This record gives sequence, structure tokens and C-alpha cells, in this order.
Amino acid sequence: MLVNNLSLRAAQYLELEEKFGAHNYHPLPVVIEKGEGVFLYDVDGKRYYDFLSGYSAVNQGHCHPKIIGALIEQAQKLTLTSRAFHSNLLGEYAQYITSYFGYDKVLPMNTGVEGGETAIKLARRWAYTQKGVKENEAKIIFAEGNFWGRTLAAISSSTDPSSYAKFGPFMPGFELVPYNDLVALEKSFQDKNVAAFMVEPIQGEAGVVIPNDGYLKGVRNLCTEYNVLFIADEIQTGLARTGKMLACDHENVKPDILILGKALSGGTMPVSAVLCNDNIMMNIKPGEHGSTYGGNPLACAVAMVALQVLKDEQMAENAEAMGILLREELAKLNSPFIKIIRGKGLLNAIVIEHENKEASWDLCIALKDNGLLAKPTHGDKIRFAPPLNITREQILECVEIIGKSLNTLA
Ligand code: IF1
Repeated sequence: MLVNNLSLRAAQYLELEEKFGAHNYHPLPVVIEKGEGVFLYDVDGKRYYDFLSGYSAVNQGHCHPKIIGALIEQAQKLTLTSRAFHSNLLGEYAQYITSYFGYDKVLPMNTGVEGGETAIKLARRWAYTQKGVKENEAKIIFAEGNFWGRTLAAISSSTDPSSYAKFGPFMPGFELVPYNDLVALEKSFQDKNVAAFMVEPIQGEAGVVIPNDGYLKGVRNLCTEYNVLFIADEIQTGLARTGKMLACDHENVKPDILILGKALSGGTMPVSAVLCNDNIMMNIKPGEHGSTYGGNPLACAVAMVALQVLKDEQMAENAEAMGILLREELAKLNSPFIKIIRGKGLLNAIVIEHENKEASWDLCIALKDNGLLAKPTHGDKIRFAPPLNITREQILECVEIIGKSLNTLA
């Protein structure tokens, strides 16, 4: 028996969530029970292609055997010491990840937004102790359309009312400039109190907004010229998602502070990291920042394997090739309902054009019924971001599913 096109079993799970869980999301009507590689399986055993990848937290594919193996092995040994004591894994992990990305130090945190908060605290502390900004006067510049999480600081920089409305008052010292606008950015740098510019190399939540070629180079040059820290939020764009290990690599620019999260654990647990050199990192002294789980041995063990798998399985190269194939094949559909196809690597989005403003949602329902899971962002955009180990044959099958589903909008 189907209720709202859901089996009774699935409907019962939704009922529990509805009754006992906060209503802070509006998920697609599907109840997932299992994940393996590029596939998700619902409680009735139906298989779906995952075209969201946990918002790019599952770049390596669901339940990657090597990552799960590391998780299980470490979980049976030691999961948490807190930072009150040393563990045998934190030093090894810190050496591994700093060498992997080319920075002096790492400050390990858990969620992405904690990484953002940490980066901002590091920038403010650097401004007061190294740049000579008067205490409590430091400014952080953000780009309009940014998204870096849900904390009060994160929403203080947001331009999306669904993120900030009715949660004020907001964090002082945050200013905004248009994204992809170097003239506006340079103007904002005339203020000597500016400590940093924090920016996503590609804006994910805004609907995969890609800046002009040269924008990141321009940001790098302006930050160097005006002694402003360039903070790259690569939580969604990093870790091979856009066809390079970091999205900044497309322009060969090196941020002063790099923030990673999401796929740093291959979708197993919250692991984030802030990387920078000693002149920035060493201004925070013992006891001045941290978290209960930051740098826990389980996270260290999982993150090292999650990073190694990206390289061993050449996931950046595959993301680059499969992204080009996906965009080419989507274009061949010549659908009257696709206004724009855009993306880099396997971070893509289509913009839907249809008189029915629910068309994006309706399309995602049709995609679900046809075995592919994706979700609209900001109304008319649908993100297409499968795990990075998807194959050519699977991309072609998914484009067939997308074409078939688009026909239901006619
Ligand atoms: C939700 C969005 C994506 C991020 C970037 C930091 C964070 C995120 C570039 C914070 C998190 C998540 C949050 C999640 C859905 C998802 C999302 F739709 F919210 F905006 F991906 F685009 N920087 N993004 O994308 O990381 O603290 O969540 O670990 O809140 O619904 P987090």
C-alpha cells in the first residue's frame, strides 16, 4: 500500500520523524537505509543514484571499504582522549595532512562551521598581534551569496533571509562585497582594519556559482598587496570535488588559511580542519581555542584514509572527466526546461525554467521515482553532485534518467 507514493513502512519512519523530530528540514519523501558507492537504497530495497553525495561529504562513495575499515579498526581501540592528553594518532595525522596540502600546521575541529569560526578567530588574532589592528576593530569581508554554516557568526555574514531572519542580533565586524567583483573587493581593502576575506572558490549553496577565470588569482594578489588574509572555504569545493584536489588549484593560488570538512571523513563522521602557516597559527596559545572532539583519534584514523583514497583512486581526475561528460550529455538533451547547465568537475547544477514555480521540486520527485536522488537549492536550481568514483556508463545511465524525468514536466 502506498501513502503519498510511499510504502507503509517508509511512511511509518516519516511519521516518527514528524512527531518527535524538529521540523528544520524539508527532505524529499524517501527513507534511506543503506549506502554503497554511488548508490543509496531505501527501506524497501529500491536503488537510487546519489546525486547529492551528502552535500559533497561523500566524495569517496558511500561506505568506502578502506575508510570503513579504518573506522572499525580504530573504533575498537580508542575513539577519544580529549586534548587533555596526547594520543598516538594526532601527531601522525597533523604531519600527514599538513604535508598533503603544504602548510606548517593544522587545527583540527569537527563540523565545517567550526572550521569557519576557527579561521575567523585565527584571522582576528593575527590582525591584533601581527598586523597591528586595534583590539575589537578587526573586520572580516565575505562575499554576498556565501554559505558557511548555521551558527550565529555564520548567519551574521549571510545574505539569505532563510539563514538569518529572526535570529539577530548579529556578529559585528563582518562586511559584504559582491561575489566575483575584484573592484569592490579592493575598495573594501582600503580599510586598514580588514583582517581577512573569507570566500568559497565556487559558491555551492548559491547554486554552484562559478566566478570568472582569474578571480581567485585576483583575490590572492589583492590580499597579498593589502596584507589581508585570504581564507578559502573549501568545505564543499575541496577534496577533488571540482576536478582538482582543491578548487583553488584551478588557478594555482594558495590561500593563507584553508578550511576543509565534509569529505575529509568520507561521509562517516564530522571532521574539519583549518590549515595555515606558523605566522598565523602560533598566535593562538594553549587553552585559547579547541573542542571536545577536535583531533580525536577516530577522526585522525578515518581522515588519513579518506585523503589517501582520493589520491589512490585518482578521484580528482575522474571528477574532471565525468563532469565534462555529464555537462555535455545534459546539453544534448536539449530540454526546454533547462535554462543553464554549469559546474566544475562533479559539482554541477542545472537551472530550471518553467511557469510552474514548483517545477524543480516536481522534477526531483520524478527523478526519485526513476531512481536518482537530487534536491533543489534556492528554488530553480538543482545540484548534480554524485560521488567522485562514478563511472562513464553510470553517468550515461543517469543522464537517461534525467531526460526521462524532464519529460514529465511537459
Ligand atoms: C545544512 C547548504 C551545502 C558549506 C560550506 C561550510 C559549511 C557548509 C561551503 C558548514 C555546509 C551544508 C550544511 C547543510 C546543507 C549543506 C549546504 F545547503 F546548507 F548550503 F552544502 F550547500 N562551508 N553545507 O557548504 O559545514 O557545519 O554543515 O559541517 O545546514 O543544511 P557544516
